[in-house]
Amino acid sequence: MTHREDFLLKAYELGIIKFGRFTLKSGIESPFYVDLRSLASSPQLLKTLANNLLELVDDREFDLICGVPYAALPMATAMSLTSNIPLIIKRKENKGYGTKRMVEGVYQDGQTCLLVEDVITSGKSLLETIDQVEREGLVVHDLVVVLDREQGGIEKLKERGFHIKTLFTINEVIDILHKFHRLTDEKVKEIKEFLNNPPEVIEEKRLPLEEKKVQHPIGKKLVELALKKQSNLIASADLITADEVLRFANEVSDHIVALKLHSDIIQDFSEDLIIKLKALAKEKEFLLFEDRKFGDIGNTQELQFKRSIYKISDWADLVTVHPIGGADSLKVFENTGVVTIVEMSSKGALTDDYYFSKAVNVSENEPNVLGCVAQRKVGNQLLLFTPGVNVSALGDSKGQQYNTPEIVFNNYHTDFMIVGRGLYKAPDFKTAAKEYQTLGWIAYLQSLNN
Ligand code: S5P
Repeated sequence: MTHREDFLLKAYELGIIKFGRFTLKSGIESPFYVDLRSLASSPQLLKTLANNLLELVDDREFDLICGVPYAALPMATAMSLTSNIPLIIKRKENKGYGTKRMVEGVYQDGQTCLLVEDVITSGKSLLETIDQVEREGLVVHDLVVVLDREQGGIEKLKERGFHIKTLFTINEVIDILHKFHRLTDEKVKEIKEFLNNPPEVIEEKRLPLEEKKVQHPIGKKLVELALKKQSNLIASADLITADEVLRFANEVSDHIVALKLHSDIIQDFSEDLIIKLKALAKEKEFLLFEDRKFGDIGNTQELQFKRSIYKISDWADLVTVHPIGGADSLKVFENTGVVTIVEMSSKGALTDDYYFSKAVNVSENEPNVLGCVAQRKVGNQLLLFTPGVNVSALGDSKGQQYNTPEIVFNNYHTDFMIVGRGLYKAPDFKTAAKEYQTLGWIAYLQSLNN
């Protein structure tokens, strides 16, 4: 018996793989179920496993080892103890409260990190994990995984340029258990059939704009404009004089579906500016979007919306609102379309998974909310707006984090991208707007086929 076989049989005794009928997270029925958490119950096996995993990457260099809870956490800890490479911990999703960071421990921007995972299936969740770890400023090149369920995950990660090693494939596990009479011929046949023709996971597909379930008239209008102008670009005119805002609006007007303002940063804001913007918006067909980010009780928000010197209710087609005040606080915006901020783009934002899921829920149930601002998928009931888009920068010194149009449309299934400095810091507003329009629309069309 080889060392590998010996290890696997002992792990099998601990219950890492069970046979029967199991419904997986994806809804698929599987004839086996893998759960490597029990490996931690045998310190000897865990040590052997840690050594085996380290051997897979002994030609590689990295500053940190990152364990992904729960199963890989003791493994990564054991690897860290053996190798003296410091450990960091990736938080589990849906955790919610308390910390601002997705990765816990001591680390610095730019450090390289080996990611340890228990099982890889399609690779999708591993890619999401990598994305979250990299958002904390870490660099991932290397991954080790204990078990490959052989459903395309390895290929997907290799294609993206990752150096990924696995200890066992599921076929190998089945073969070893068969060889040592832990599985009958019949059971092996059934499992192999399942492995050779894995049932397809039906994911909620990204719907094209025209099929989104938008009821709000302003939402419908926005979709209509997007299709007509072939643009999903919202320009953020974060400029501080009325002249600059007007010049910018004029130049980008052919290429956008909405112009987003922060009225309170315009030093000489006046009714005259609004009259001119409204006329331009009508002529060039775009909406006016006030990024006020209301965040108070309903009564105060109503006063801010209707009675402030900006008279937002008189002209804004859309406004942003933090749903932090609860569902009723969102009811005061009358016919203006509400876009809730359910997640922010800046580093360390407090809009964690717990907040996000509650905020989406409130948004979905409020008829005057037509969409939300976030950096991830929200489903087909809401229009998704994603800021933090820039093709020539990764972020700024004040916490902003940027993605490319490809990422936001393909990975987050966003419907509209919001671009500020990518446009108004460009030497030529019109050319930049045209470029972003093209990039955004191509990325959107591509995302429909993915
Ligand atoms: O999470 C958010 C939400 C918003 S609305 N992150 C953001 O950056 N925004 C806004 O989008 C922000 O207030 C700014 O007006 C714009 C992004 O500007 P940029 O210059 O970083 O592209």
